[in-house]
Amino acid sequence: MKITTIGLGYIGLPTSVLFATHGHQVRGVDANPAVVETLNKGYIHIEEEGLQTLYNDALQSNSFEATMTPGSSDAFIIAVPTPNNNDAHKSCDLSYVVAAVNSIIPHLQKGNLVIIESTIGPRTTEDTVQPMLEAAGFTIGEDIFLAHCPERVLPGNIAHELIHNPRIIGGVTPACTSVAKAMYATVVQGELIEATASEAELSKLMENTYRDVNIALANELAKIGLDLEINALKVIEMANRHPRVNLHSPGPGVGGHCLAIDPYFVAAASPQFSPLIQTARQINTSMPRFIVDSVNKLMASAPNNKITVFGLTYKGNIDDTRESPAKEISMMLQQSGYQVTEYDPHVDYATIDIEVACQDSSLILVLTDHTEFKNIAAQATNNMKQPLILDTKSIVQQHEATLLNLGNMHTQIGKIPQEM
Ligand code: SAJ
Repeated sequence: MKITTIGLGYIGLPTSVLFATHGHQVRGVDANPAVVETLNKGYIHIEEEGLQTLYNDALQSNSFEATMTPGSSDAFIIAVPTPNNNDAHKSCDLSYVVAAVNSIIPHLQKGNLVIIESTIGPRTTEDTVQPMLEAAGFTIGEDIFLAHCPERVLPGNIAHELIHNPRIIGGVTPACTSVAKAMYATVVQGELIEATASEAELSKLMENTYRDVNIALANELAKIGLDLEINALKVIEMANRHPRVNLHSPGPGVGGHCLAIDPYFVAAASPQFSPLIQTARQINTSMPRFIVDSVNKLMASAPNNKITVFGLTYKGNIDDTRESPAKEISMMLQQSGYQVTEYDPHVDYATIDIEVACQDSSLILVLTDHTEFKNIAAQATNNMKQPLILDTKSIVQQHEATLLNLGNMHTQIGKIPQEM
């Protein structure tokens, strides 16, 4: 098949490469000339395990080209960003999706398949995209096939998960579902689950909302533990020994481009009926403030005001700092007047020597669960002003310093400050 992908980012590029290495001819379109240029020079522009090798294969078989404009094709896959709008409920900003649909309309022919892979608010395919295609003169399900097929991959493992994860195929009509299913069947080995477009949209959003709400519960428990002077981490560990309980882990907040964004799309679409989702978002976005307030109490008796922040990415073992609570906390501490040194072996500008980073520091504040942080060597803590670690991700195992975490920090700072 001839396939055109609009948007060559974290999802669009791996998806294009996947189809290109499974016998299809792929034209990848991106609005950013630097991206197109890099790809045409033979390099991928994102960090993703195994993707460069697959990309080399695609180039060698001449099955992929990057351009800035779409052309005629059998199928079009739209994988452009969908940020939050700056409105009361942070609804889904569809401007890139709408622009992408408009860009393919002049090239659409009878029999073509249009797939929306971008994460979108519930009902978007039927209420926004379908009318655009109908206005261009097409009958959906007869001469154009339209479906929402959300990706469900974990950054860092995309190349594997795109092939092996189950995939939801949400067609606007049953005919749309079968045409889309036939295309994905050429690459996906996981189950292809048939659904309507709206069901597919809401399922994708609720997968991430489920996780966000559960993390909020864990974060709330951490605050309750501090208030009641009970070790919440020990409580979670024991509660999870119950065969049907899976409490998540508290932390400095929820980051990334999925969990911190998708729940708003659901809440904005049905604000009256989503109080739980909205409260969960509030709890998770309150965590950076909670950590800073706790640090303030810890630092009240410190010998100096130097803090070393360990980890800036939104989660461990990746280089992605989008929506990262760690970065937010580091910024808040700097604004409060602390002398903050940032240390992160995965982030270019913070890969300084660990001993230099900790020299004369009064606190190591661990904000990301990178594997490197499991073991904090004595050489790092020896020259601190006071050897104290606050580990908000419970990752540190070996150390020669006083170690506090979200379960036991009440032993040093007492009860939660009144204003929290
Ligand atoms: N976090 C906690 N406590 C926990 C688990 C996670 O505080 O118990 C935090 C992490 O530190 C991080 C954030 O949550 O800041 C999100 O991390 P994550 O690993 O849960 O999720 P993402 O955003 O990297 O990827 C998610 C995945 N969704 C689910 O697991 C339901 C992935 O499968 C999706 O494809 C992706 O969102 C997406 O694109 O939607």
